[in-house]
Amino acid sequence: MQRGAPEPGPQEFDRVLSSMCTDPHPEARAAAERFLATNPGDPGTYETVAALERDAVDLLGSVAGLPDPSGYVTSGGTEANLQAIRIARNRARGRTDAPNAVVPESAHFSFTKAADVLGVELRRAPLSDRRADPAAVAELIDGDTVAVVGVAGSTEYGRVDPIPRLAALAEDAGALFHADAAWGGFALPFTDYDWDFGDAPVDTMTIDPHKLGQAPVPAGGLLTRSPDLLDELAVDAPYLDSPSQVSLTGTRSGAGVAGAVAAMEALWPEGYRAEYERAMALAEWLAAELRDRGVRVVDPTLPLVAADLAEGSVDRLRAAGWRLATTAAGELRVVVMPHVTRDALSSFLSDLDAL
Ligand code: 0PR
Repeated sequence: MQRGAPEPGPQEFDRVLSSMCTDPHPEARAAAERFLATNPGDPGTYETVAALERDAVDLLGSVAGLPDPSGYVTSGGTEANLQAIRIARNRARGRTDAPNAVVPESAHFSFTKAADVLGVELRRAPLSDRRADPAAVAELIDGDTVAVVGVAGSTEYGRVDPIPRLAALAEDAGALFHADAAWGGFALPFTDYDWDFGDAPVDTMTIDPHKLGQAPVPAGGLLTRSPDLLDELAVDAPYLDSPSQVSLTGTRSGAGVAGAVAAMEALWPEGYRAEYERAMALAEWLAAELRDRGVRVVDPTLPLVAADLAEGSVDRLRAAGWRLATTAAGELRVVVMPHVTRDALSSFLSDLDAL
């Protein structure tokens, strides 16, 4: 086993098993470079990239089953999640001065930031078998609930919450329903899960091109079912040609927008389907290989494998140059992103065997 292996180059993904980012599609890379100095936050000046952003939203709508989508390209899932909760809070003005949002325990920590920034109470519902439990969510909903969140592809285990049941609970409570498909969104269209705008009354969704969408960073996505939801975010922008701005950040990355469009145009749907099938097969193969070694594995339901390695293994594999992440429970977490190959995983397993 190598010791003190050199740091991988900034664009090298050979030993990166921890990340939800990946090597961008070559066309996305080229498109990003062409738009490095543009700002979609100023559509009056940068018309071309503003038009591209409308294309990006339309493409995201196609992926997420929303024929006439509203939304914008965010800096990432964190901004999209925050903005969704902000829509929910603003929409409920006059109805409550103590708003709360009900999320499953598995919700990404970006909701903690959102709640803190927005002055919204975050209520975390316990899970059942690593997914949101509708009964537990229902118990936390009350007259001050402005949002209910479901995760479609959880950060730690790649689990998909029962989206239609959670959306129905939100609807009954007059709360907004937000689906966080930041990571899962570009894999789920090729599964049997009910997760998108066509499957349930989803109001808002996070779906990030810079994760499984194979776009360069930064390119997150916020989609809203209707324009009036997005309008909840509008503030007057007196210096700009456009009357108002909905994004949280002002100056934004034109490279992110152009890269997202190029990636989606190149890959939706067949390229993403092929990648999902490759990655899912690889995740199942890795799970089986680990089980053969007597390791307890959490069954992958999307291309993400969590496994209980022996104490100290993760640290030793990191010392051999592997970039690894762990779950809160301490399991190894391998995200089978497009850059993760069978060769890389075989070599990872050899290093594991050598411990
Ligand atoms: N929602 C979900 C379900 C996520 O998994 C993440 C990020 C977010 C929202 C937030 O998205 P942004 O990071 O784009 O704001 N989940 C990854 C994680 O926390 C983020 C990540 C990405 C971490 C790449 C490491 C890395 O190399 O694991």
